[in-house]
Amino acid sequence: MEDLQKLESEIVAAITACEDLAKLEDLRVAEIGKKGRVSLMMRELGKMSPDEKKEFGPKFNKLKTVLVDAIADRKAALELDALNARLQSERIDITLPSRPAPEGSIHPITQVMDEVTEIFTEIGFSVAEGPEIEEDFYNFTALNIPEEHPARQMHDTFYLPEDEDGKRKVLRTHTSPVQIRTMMAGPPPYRIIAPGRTYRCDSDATHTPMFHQVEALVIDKNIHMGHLKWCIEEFCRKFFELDDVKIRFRPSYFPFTEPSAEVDIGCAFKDGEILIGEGDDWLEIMGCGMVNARVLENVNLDPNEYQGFAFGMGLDRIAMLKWGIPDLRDFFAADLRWLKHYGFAALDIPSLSTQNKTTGSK
Ligand code: 2NL
Repeated sequence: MEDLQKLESEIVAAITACEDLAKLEDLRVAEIGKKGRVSLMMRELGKMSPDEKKEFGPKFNKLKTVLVDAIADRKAALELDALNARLQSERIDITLPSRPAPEGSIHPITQVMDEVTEIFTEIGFSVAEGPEIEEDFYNFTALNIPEEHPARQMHDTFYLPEDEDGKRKVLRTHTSPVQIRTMMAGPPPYRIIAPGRTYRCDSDATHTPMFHQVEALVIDKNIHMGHLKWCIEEFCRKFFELDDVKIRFRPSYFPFTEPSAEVDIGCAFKDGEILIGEGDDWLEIMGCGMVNARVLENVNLDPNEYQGFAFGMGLDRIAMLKWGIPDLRDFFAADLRWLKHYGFAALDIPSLSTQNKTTGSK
């Protein structure tokens, strides 16, 4: 009997000393598993006399219960240790962003193009596109820009070398040729905008040889300047996010429109900054007018039947205005710090007309 007591202490000590779950399982199998030491000893009970059975039966049962409990306790303790160790080593900082921070950003020009497109498509315009390498006819002649017009001269236009037919193509100096092509391709009415890259041989603080423009064209029966005025006002309200926007139409001249006007927006020049929508100063934002009858004739439309308006603006310029970007040349410097500062999050929704108003990533 003393042996049984001793055996219990021995095995319990071994269980308590056990440092890992695999070894504890080995110990369990070796002692109380089907063929374990204690189990085999209990089998010996069968050979005993009834008196011996009466004496040893409960003792063996008690031994087995003690061992089962000791193993269960030790197992729970080891599992808890293992869990704590894992919690320590796999500790996570739940205040970190859920995904790696995005590295790329949407260029302000792309953002402004998306916003302008959204505003005009919402009021019924379609987007038209055309080639950046353009024929003289579409870029100039059809637009009533005569041979001797200053805009045609070498210092303004990038001319390509003569092709096989002796013709010199140009890098389009505005996106108007897209509208000429649209009008020549099918019948009116037209309600289109043409955003895209344009080129002029000019480079200083306010001009880059490549820049961006959006032009709009509406041609139908009975279109008048009132339509033009509403369209531009509506665009300015949406784009600059102002309910009440001050607009001024100043008489001007373009060969492709008659009458022509330049559009100024009310603003304040304050501490070297431009505030749109307040103050008594004016800033030019676009040119516009009623499409010149000669342009309509050039695309085989009868000016007595069809009339319309057109306007054009520099996207680079309105991007600078909207977000207070000081230097035009930085737009194309590919400076990652600048892009990070002025760029927009890729998943921003460009719409100004929905609840998800666009905000910069700044
Ligand atoms: C400006 C001025 C303007 C147009 C562009 C246009 C196009 C066709 C016919 C007539 Cl097909 N006009 N475009 C009209 C007026 C002004 O742009 O200052 N842009 C930056």
